[in-house]
Amino acid sequence: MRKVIMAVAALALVAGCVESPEMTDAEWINELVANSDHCRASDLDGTGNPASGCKSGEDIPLPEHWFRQLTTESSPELILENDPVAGVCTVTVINQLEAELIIDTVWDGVFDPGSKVINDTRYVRLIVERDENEMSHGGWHIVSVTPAEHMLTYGEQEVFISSMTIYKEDQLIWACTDPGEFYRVDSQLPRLFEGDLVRMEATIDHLNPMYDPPFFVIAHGPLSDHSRHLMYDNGLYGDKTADDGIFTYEWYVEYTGRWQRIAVDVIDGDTFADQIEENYDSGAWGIRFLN
Ligand SMILES: [Ca+2]
Ligand SMILES: [Ca+2]
Ligand SMILES: [Ca+2]
Repeated sequence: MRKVIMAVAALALVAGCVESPEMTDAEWINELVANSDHCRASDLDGTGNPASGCKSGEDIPLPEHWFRQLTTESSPELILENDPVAGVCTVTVINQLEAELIIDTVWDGVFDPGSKVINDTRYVRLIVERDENEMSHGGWHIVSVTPAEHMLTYGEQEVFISSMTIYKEDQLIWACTDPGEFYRVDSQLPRLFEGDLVRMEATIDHLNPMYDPPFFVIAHGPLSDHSRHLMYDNGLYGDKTADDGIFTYEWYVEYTGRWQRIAVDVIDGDTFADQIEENYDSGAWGIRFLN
């Protein structure tokens, strides 16, 4: 009997939690990830100011109203890439999102929207490590994260973010050209405080541009007035050079107490051309910020 008690106590020590000595490392990691703000699937929420209709000569105006409405979100699927026994593990977290794009393309002052089905997959990768001295989550904690990347689950995606850069008072504070890149959560995430003058820039790849404009670029996060804003490549509103392919949104940070995520989102021009056709096409990157 004494042997059994000692064995249980030893197990509890290894697991780092006396209440649940039976939990495996994989289960602890699952619990850690499920409760982490780094994995929240809220990057593309929000409504915004629809901004101006369109520039002269453009085929596609912005919709009068548009927003995304989440229908269902799967529980995250976790892929552990190396054996947690080593005390360090790379984790891919995959969320399937079903949503609708609510869109009203008729500028008549009446909200009479159609909807387009959204099937998105959201990928984020984490490096987790186990610290024998920590009690919570079996000692596991998140060391590094990648940005979350949204991809279409079905259908042909033609629009992709190719870079995302954040400046504070003209100083570069965060940059990404590959959504597979890891950032240490203690030192390499953007830090944004209310009142900071921040400029976010993004570049886009479109595989098959058909319209003018070929796509719309949208900032999400602790923006001003609304949590979603159009980004511009017109040399105005903080954009350094017109028509150089770098889209910009510059603002004084607000609302940092809400979802602490900042994202860039591109929507194909033809998705905004009507409110009926099932042709939702969009890509996005989002990252947690600290303050
Ligand atoms: Ca309308
Ligand atoms: Ca520009
Ligand atoms: Ca498309």
